[in-house]
Amino acid sequence: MPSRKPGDIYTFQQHLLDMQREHPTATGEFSWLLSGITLATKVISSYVRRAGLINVWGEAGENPDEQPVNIQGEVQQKLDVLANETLKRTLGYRGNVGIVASEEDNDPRVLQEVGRQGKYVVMFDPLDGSSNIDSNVSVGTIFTILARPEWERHTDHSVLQRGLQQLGAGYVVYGSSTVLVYTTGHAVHMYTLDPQYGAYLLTRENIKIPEYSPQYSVNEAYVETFPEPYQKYLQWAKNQNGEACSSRYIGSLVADFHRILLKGGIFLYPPTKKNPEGKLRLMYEANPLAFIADAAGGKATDGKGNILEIQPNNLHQRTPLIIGSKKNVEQVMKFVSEHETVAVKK
Ligand code: AHM
Ligand code: MG
Repeated sequence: MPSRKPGDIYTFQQHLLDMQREHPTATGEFSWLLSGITLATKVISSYVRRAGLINVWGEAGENPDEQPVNIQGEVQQKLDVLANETLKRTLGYRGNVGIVASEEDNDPRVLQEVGRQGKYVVMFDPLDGSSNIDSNVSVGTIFTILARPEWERHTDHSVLQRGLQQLGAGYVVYGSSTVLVYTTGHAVHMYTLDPQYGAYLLTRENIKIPEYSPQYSVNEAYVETFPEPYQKYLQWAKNQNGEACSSRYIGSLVADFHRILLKGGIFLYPPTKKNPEGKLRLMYEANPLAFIADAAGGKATDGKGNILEIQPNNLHQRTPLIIGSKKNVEQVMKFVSEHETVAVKK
C-alpha cells in the first residue's frame, strides 16, 4: 500500500483498490458491489440529515389503519421504507448481486439467476434503531455480504449461511457525523463521510476493541425478566471491588456497538419474557456485528456459543446477543457457565 501523509484525502474506494492490489486474484467485482452500498448509504444519510424538513419523520402509511407492519410485527417508519428501497435499487444496478434480503421484507429477493452473474448475497438492516429517528438519535445501516454457492438453486439455502461464511460486513452510523465501518474479516477500518466532497475518507485504520472496559450497555428495565445468570452478572458488574462502572444505552444497536468498538465495554440483549429467543436478528444484525467484533479482537455470543457458528434456519431468526470487549464477554460467560454447573449438580 502506498505510504500516506497526514491530511491526505484517502477515500474508501482508493483504500479498496489498494487492498485489492495486494490480492492479485481479486477481480474488482467486490469493490463494485461495495460502491453500490456506499452510494445507498450516502443517499440514506442525506434523508436522515434532512428528516425534519422533508416529511420523512414518523410512521409510514397515511392513516393508522394503513400503517405497514414488517415481518417482525413492527410498524415501519417512513425512513425504514425509504432506506430499504434505496439499498435495493442501488444494488439492483450492480449486476453481480444475486440475492438481497432485508429486515423490512418477508422474503429474500432474487435479482440475478445463478451463474457467473449474481454471485453475491447481500443482507441488510436498512435503518437500525429507526424508532429513535424522530428524537434525533443516531441510527444506522448494517450490511453483510456472502458468496452465493454456484450450485445452489434454492434461494433460502443460499441465504441461510453461518456468520463465519461472511465475505465482508459493515455498518454506517448516521450520528454526529456519518461513519462507515467495514471489514473483510482481517482488519477493521473506519471512514467518515465528508459532506463537502461526498466521499468516505479513511479516518481510522486497524481498529482494535479495548480488551476490557468497565462499561455495559443493556436495557435494564427488563432485568427482572432476564435469565438468572445475566441478573447476577449485572449485580456483580456494578460492585466490582468498588471500581467505577458505568452504563450507556442508546437503544440503537448500531450506535451502541460503535461506541463499544472504539471505547470498549459490552452490549447485552439477553432473552427476556417478551422475547425469549432474544430480540435482535441473527442474519443482518448480530452476524455482521459479530464479524466486525471478531476481526477487531472482541467477542460475540448468544450465551451458548460463538454467534458466528450458529446455523440459521430462518432469515428473520432472532438471537440473544452479548458482544464487545473480549474480557467483558468472558466475564458474562463465566456467570452463565457457573449457573449451568450448579443446575447440573442439583
Ligand atoms: P430495529 O431494527 O427495528 O430498529 O430494532 C432493533 C433495535 C436495536 O437497534 C436496539 O438495540 C434494540 O432494538 C432496542 O430494543 P429495546 O427498545 O427493547 O431496548
Ligand atoms: Mg435493527
